[in-house]
Amino acid sequence: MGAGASLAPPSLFANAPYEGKTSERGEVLTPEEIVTSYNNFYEFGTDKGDPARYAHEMTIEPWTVEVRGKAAKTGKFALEELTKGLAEEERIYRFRCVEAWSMVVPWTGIPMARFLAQFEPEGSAKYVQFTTLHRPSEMRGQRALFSGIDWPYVEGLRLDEAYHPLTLMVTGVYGKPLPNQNGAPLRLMVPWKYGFKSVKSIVKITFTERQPRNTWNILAPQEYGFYANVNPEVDHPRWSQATERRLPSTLFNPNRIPTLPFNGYGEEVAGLYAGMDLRRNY
Ligand SMILES: Nc1nc2c(c(=O)[nH]1)N[C@H]1C(S)=C(S)[C@@H](COP(=O)(O)O)O[C@H]1N2
Ligand SMILES: [Mo]
Repeated sequence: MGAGASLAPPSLFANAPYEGKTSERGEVLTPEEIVTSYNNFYEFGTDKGDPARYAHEMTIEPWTVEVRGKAAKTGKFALEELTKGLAEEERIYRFRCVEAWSMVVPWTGIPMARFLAQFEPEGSAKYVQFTTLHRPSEMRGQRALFSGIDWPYVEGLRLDEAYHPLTLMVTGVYGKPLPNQNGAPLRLMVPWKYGFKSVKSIVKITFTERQPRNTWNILAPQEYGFYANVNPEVDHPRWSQATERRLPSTLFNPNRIPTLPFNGYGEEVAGLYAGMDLRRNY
């Protein structure tokens, strides 16, 4: 299969049950060691290694999720209450960061449609916003003087995007509970969108009538939109989005592959955007 198929030395597959597993396109999984050590989680710093180094400082037990807005069942819920009785599934997804690197990752989680349905959103709810934990005492990036980000990190989806069968509320990776650096204990995964949509360590869910703000759009609206669908034809103002570096990627073997519209999930999701100008709604 693809150029990346033989690049991961077998020795990197410490997690034996996953050795030789592939995506539905036959792509080799990105080794667990890379998935859990090459991260973006600015609450712990901006270097790729900072989250793995510092995210253990975050307490994830107990974990409470507050639900607000246009839904019948709002309030504060213990995480266990929200996941109880909802079956988890494993999904091997391509994961494409707006910075033009990508991975193939086995996530475990609850289909978002089922997770959100328990709150009985009202007909007037058109969007859903997700908010990350704000706890500077445990998140050193939130204590940084020049982070630029107005914490907490927020993201949002149109409700029909959230209810799409590919959208997952992730609780684990590589068959284990999520490590803190990957957004424990609860994070979003929307495989046809750039990685920044997949907000980590969620403590609040708000059903809204109007399009909610999202952190990277607030920070640089010319560069990052609300939709953020993977699109090789719409370049980032500072770099091309036509290709991506599939990790593991090195100087001598960059493993650069073409980027696919909707990250390869177009057949499933293009219909969500029928009639929309995706150059304007980037
Ligand atoms: N709260 C929060 N969520 C976040 C981020 C962040 O900095 N803070 N980074 C985003 C970006 S840019 C990416 S690419 C992914 C990275 O997820 P991973 O580290 O599990 O690969 O998380 C996203 N979710
Ligand atoms: Mo990203």
